[in-house]
Amino acid sequence: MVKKFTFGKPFDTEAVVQKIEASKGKLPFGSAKKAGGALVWTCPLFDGDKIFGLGETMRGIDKRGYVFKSNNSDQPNQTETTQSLYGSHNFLIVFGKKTFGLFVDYPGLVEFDLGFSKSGELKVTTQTANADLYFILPQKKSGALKEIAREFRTLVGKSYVPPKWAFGFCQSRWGYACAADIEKVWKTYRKLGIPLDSICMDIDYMEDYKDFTVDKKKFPDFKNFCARLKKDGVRLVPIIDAGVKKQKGYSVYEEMLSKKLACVKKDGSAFEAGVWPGDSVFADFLNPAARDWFGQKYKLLLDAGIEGFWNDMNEPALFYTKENLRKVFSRLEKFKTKPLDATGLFEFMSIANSVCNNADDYKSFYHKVSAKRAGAFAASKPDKDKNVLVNHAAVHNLYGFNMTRGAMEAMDALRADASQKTGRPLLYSRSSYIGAHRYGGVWTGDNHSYWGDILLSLQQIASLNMAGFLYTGSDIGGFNGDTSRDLLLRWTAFALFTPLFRNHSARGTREQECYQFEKPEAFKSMIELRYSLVPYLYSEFLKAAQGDGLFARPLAFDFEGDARACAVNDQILIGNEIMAAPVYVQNAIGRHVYLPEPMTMVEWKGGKIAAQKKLPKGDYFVEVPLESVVFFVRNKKKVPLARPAQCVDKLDWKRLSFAGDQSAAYELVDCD
Ligand code: MIG
Repeated sequence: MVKKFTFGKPFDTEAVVQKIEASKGKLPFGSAKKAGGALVWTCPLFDGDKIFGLGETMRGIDKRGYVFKSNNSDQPNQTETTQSLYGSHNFLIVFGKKTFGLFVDYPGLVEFDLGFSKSGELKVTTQTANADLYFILPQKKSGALKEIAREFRTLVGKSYVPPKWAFGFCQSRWGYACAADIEKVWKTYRKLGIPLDSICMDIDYMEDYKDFTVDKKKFPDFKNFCARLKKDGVRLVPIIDAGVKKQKGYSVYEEMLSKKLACVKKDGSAFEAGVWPGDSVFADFLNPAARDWFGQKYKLLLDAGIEGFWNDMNEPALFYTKENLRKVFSRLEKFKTKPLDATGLFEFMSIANSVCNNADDYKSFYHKVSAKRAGAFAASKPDKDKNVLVNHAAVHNLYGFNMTRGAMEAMDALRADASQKTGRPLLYSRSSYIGAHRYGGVWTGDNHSYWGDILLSLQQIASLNMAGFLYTGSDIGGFNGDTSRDLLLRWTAFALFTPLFRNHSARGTREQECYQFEKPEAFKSMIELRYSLVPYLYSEFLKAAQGDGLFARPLAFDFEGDARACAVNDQILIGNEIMAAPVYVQNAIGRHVYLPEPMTMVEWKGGKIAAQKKLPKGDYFVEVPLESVVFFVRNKKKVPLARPAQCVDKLDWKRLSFAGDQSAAYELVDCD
């Protein structure tokens, strides 16, 4: 059961699709008060209570004990003390003495103090006292976690389902500079027989980093190039950045201004900030007309044969504004004459660092929304069309959500037109808010080639599923820093269970395509396992999406009564049949695994199942050679395996073998 409580006059974030009447009277859990303009909700935490949720955040699956801030950030420093990442997913589940779900529907800054200041207190603070709180009360004693997660998803709407090919392997890198670079990736994978379904195109493909352009010098015949790759089962997936280059004669820029669809400054002029293309303007994605207009632009690439996109820089990231740069230079002025002692040096650096993603810059521009939607967030009187301006900072966390929404809604509309013969497109975004899960997936942004980031990705994927984002994955091998062969192998061995299966790295780092390393056949074997599992993974994904379930989830969701299982932070259930327990420690020969029920341990090696062993419930040290994948099939269940193929389109879904309990039944769900 869901109970809604409304405080003040909230902004309608459009995260919720099921309209429910607000309750009056006492909150079912905790209490709320206003303090200094903010809304503060607190509730006691008891010994043993756990807190799940909060989507894309740092640290464990059980988040209790730390503090997080919903404030979408371009944050490449993903360390354990980082409190804000690219998305804001204000949904959590308290599990313990009292078990319930809480969704804090608020478009701006929210702080979640999960027993950080006081171990026995959960405290949520929204920046202003205008918010909707949704409490989800489980009706049944057992299965409460799944029930809460499902109720929540009924509230916020069905999750996005990508096309099947999006479950294939994707090779990406920031720095593929031209068609020849991409052709090399394609041909080398095919030559080695390593399956591949897509190659991402990073900002390098554009002309001067201009959205919806393809540099003709780098791609002389782009349409034909797309067609050649597609014929061989490889799709190109271009990036779209939020910022649009300010340049006379560039139609996207000129239209945005002439149609008045840009975010504006207080004086009504278009807000400008520097990003990759230099000075840029930003579509007002909170204005439905702007959202739709920008979404229509994807057609320019769809027409060339593109079927998938990734939306980047949509927190939005702001490298600089002219106004702030001026302030920064004037603050630095004094250092020209003053000798730089240590204190001065650090002050100098901190001033210089305030150029990027500056809080004042986010306060300096506005969106146009209907007065009704804006509630107490209106920053101007209604105009003749009953629209008001809303300050960006107050609704900051909705920007990426609405960029993604605009793209998918426009592409859906295009497909509804019978003359368009494209399939469902792939779309995933860096920035998001709950609600965006209806329109696309997310990737977890700029991680590092750190061993700990394998574990981090497992934990983020579990939490993102609770927020409705089922199509997720991390940059395999790590985005920042130089990867190593062993790290990439271990990462691949885990990521092959995650929907988005993409190797991506930053410009200037060591090249990390599978063939850059010794014995690429070790990677081939793992990627072949992925392809064998695609029918299973897709089928389980569909079941979760259609039934408002979780594709990937912590053990606690299926073994609520087992305290040991509930405390596991480094194993994950994938669909209803598989448990993954990745190795994420350098030079480890294996790892400890807890089996909450009897399971079949499966070892995949050299492109096939090398061993299967039934194990009783209990604790194990499981040896996992570097070139093997070990996973577990749950009690009285079996997992279908197809014969690997070079791309998803070539998989035979009918000729299946099974791992696990051969006498069990498996229901394979398929769609177009
Ligand atoms: O400022 O497009 O997260 O995946 O390769 C960096 C270049 C911009 C950030 C994305 C990353 C992408 C990179 N982008």
